[in-house]
Amino acid sequence: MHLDLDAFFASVEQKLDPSLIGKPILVGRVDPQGRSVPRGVVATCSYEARAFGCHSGMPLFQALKLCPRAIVVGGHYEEYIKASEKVFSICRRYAPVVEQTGLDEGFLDFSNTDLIYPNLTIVAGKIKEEIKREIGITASIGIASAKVVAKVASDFQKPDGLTYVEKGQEKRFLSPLSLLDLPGVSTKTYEKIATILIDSNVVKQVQKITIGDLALFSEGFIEERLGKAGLSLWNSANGRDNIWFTSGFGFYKEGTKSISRSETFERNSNNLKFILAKLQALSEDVGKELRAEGYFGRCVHVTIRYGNFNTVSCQRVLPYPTALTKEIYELGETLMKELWDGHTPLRLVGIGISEFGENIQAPLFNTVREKRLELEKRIDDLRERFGQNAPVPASVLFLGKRKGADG
Ligand code: TTP
Ligand code: MG
Repeated sequence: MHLDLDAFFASVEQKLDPSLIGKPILVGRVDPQGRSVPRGVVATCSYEARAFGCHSGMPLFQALKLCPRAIVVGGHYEEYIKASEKVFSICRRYAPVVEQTGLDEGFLDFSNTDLIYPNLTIVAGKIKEEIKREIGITASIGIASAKVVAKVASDFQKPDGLTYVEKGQEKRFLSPLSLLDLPGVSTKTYEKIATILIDSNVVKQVQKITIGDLALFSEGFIEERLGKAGLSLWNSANGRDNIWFTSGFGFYKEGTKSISRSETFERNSNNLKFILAKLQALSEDVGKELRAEGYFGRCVHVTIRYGNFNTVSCQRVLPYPTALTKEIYELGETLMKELWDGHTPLRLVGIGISEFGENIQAPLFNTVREKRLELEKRIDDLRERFGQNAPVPASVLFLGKRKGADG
């Protein structure tokens, strides 16, 4: 999914001062006395103002000429940031991975969630509803199997839109739209592509070039004339992109989707050393089961639960599949530090791995990783014979010292 808030700064201003609702407003710089700064530009404007031709980036005086009764407001940056944070915490209630790309937009990855979310349109509707109810502004969402298509789709029925592009229909959806609607196409790029299209007699008018016109070319021709950047646009025009969070990797053993462990602490904790030691101990268990099953997993996910039961998680793929506790833990630690605010006490941490595939390795690291795998397997063996705590990483030992029950 791609989510983009509607007339973001303007919507927050309307929320702060409900007398502005339904009126054309321009968000610009406002001086401390509340007067608009005359030489500023429009950061954004309400859809009521857009009806008069106003748009972001336009000098304020020009926008005021188009719409003299427009009200100029703005400057409440802390409020925009607060609203943005609330929106993305709602997104994280649903999406396993959230990639925020701006204050008011981001991608929500729902890959491999069809068992919990058979209908993503319903999920998107809920997210929109919660944003409306809790923050009082509207969002537009696009759903598609490629990021670039989802992004175009979120813009397709703005404001308060919801557009679903079925898998297989990407090209059909994109094709009739203006080339300017394709992310990454500036007016300059548009003109460059237009010249090539006109030279090759594909189109006659510069004004009406569509995404479909670009998609029609052969790969070789595009690369020759527009280079690597052109090729990437051409792929986008064909509804494809390189999505870092899609799986499409390796074989899946039926029945096993992921191996994970989580633990609720006896007492909530914000002690980083303790939390990381827990994460290490849980990673040991995950790694052991992974090796026992002969699996190699590629996607590591971490979950944390705050004292108020707010639960957030995120995941990231490794460059190649692993069965090493060390690699699971190291990526887990990175994710943990990104996810946790670093001070609010936690009641639970969890770590897991998914996307099982073949053991393919980067050749250069082959021997080091093979040796490490041998070592970890021997440790598994020792633990089988002499108990869970023989041997144990020093960081995990710390847990036992701190409080018996935790170890
Ligand atoms: P956008 O998502 O581009 O615009 P928008 O949310 O106002 O409107 P739309 O409904 O078309 O999505 O940008 C998000 C916010 O970023 C916008 O509210 C104001 C700010 N912004 C600037 O400050 N300067 C700019 O030039 C642009 C384009 C946006
Ligand atoms: Mg927006």
